[in-house]
Amino acid sequence: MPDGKSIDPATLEVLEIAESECISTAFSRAEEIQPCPTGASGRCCKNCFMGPCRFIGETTHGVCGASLTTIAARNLARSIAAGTSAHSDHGRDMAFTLLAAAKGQAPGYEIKDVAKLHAVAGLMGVEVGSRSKEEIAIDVANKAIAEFGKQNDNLIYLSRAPQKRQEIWKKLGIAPRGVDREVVEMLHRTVMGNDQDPEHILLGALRTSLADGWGGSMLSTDISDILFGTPAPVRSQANLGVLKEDEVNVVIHGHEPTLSMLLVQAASDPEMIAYAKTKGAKGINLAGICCTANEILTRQGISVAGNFLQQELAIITGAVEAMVVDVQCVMEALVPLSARYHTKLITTSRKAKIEGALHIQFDEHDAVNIAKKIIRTAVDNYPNRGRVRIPDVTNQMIAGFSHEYIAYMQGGIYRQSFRPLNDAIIAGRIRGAAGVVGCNNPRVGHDEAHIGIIRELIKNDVLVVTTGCGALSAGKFGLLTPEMMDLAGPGLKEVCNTIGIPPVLHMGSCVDNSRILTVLTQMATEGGLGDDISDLPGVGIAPEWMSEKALAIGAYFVASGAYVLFGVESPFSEVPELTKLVGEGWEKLTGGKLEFEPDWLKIVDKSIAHIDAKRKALKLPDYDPEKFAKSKTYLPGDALTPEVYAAGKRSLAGVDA
Ligand code: SF4
Ligand code: MSK
Repeated sequence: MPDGKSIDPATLEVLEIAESECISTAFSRAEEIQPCPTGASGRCCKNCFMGPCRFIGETTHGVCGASLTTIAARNLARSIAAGTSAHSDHGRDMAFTLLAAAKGQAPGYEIKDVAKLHAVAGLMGVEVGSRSKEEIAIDVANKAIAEFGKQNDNLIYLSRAPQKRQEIWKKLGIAPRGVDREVVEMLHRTVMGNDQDPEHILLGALRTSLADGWGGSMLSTDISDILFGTPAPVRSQANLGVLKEDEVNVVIHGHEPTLSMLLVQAASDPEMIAYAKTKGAKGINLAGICCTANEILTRQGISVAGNFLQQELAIITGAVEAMVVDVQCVMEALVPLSARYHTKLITTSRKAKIEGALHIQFDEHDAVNIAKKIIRTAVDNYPNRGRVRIPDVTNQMIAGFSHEYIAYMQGGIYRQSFRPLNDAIIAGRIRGAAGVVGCNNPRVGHDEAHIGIIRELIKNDVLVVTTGCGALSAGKFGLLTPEMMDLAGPGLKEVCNTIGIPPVLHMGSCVDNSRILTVLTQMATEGGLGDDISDLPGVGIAPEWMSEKALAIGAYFVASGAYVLFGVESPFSEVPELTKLVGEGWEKLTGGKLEFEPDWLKIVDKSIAHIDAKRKALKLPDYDPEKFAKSKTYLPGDALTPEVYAAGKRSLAGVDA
């Protein structure tokens, strides 16, 4: 068994096949490729061609004279700008799809959530009155598109933040203007010979990240809800076992919901199912990977095949007729890998082609036909299947906790609010809240930190919300079911029992971290927990991050006042001055701070210490685990092993663990 690479039994099973058959995966390549120690610790600059300059030995400055702190700050700022661009360009495409749908130029799309459309229209100053939903949507889409190119005015959505937070941004001069302007300016400022004051560069990075969280990402989330419906709890399944031996398997991977939503329709089209039967399959089975998985899971309950590090493993099962990808987090390695099997790797975005893949270009104006063409291509490929080895591993989950639903579940239509949640925190039933989000990274044990941290936090009565690939980890390990409330501490368990929710709430994809910003704002403005996000007893954690998008997310949470902990290694571990600036420095300015901590147990300790310190500052009663009913012991010990996973699975099947 490949030791320490993952705690997920399905992953381990397929990795064993890969190892025995000499199939390269991200796991094996991560072992083969040792990171360059200079770059990995933040001591390399390649911003101009007098370099690259490596800050090793006696070297304290680059050829241009730049200091180590300057070059590391520039590298961080550039990553944040890249991450912001990715989320925001996704948001821009959603706005254009809304515009086309509202104009009747995108058959297959409709305005599903009119209440959300009206809410967004209100916020954007678009008249609702007696106008049709299409008229309103055209104005909303145009306003959204204009947010990207605003030159001087601030983003409209900043007004959603607590008043105190808005004033902090204003005082620091980091309230973002148009998304595009912030990204371009950050790239300009970090070109050789430009901004060379690390603190000033970092302020620019915070401003850029805010254009992501309170701009591109938030727009993306809202427009997706308008077009495809605001998520509400939905039951589904996760892990490679969702692939079916006797059906055409189409795995959708990437980030954007536009094509994937129509693939869901095309796959359930009776004509397509009948066509699949002519090829000897019993039906068509869709499954998701990464954040596309989250999009179609939270709105349509489509099963999840896995998270980021399982994209290759899905193909190695031999059961995938087509892997359909759009943008972000798609490995180029899928091309040579799919060539070993019968899998068709289909790229669909005009922004993301991969040499060797089959390209079927997506166009929202002809999406229904394109979706059918893709499904037909997959069906035609079914007879080419060879040996199939699908791990018999899945777990049940409930996903789809939008911030609207979280408010609704605390009081129904009449009395929805965040009062019960705030009261539970004030009383100490819930100690605090944590967002555990982000990617997987083969440099650390797959799923281990996500699951370890979540289990420890809920055991300590910390309510967890989760997004992205971390949410899929939680789903695979059964943590997204009410049955798992036995893992929670006594107070949190009481709250979960009363409301009927799991102790871990799945809130969506990476762009949906913006939903967490909204929840935090609602908690801060509800009363009793201060008046700003920085007052709340809460933390943000990205334990297995790998993407530049994660850095953008981390930075906008810090700029919004949150304490953010990243796992893996710090990308500037050998730049003490920068570590200080994003820690103590940012804390003085924003009330939030960014810290890197490779040991996940220490992340738990730091999170809980921070939550308790915030409780104290709010003069809340000390957290007392004995105060509420004792929860039953669930699993022996805390070891994270495949057996623990299996125990969780048995419990869900109704057998007392
Ligand atoms: Fe070297 Fe300065 Fe060029 Fe960076 S910008 S590569 S430190 S000369
Ligand atoms: S998909 S950005 S690996 S969470 Fe959003 Fe997962 Fe990270 Fe990609």
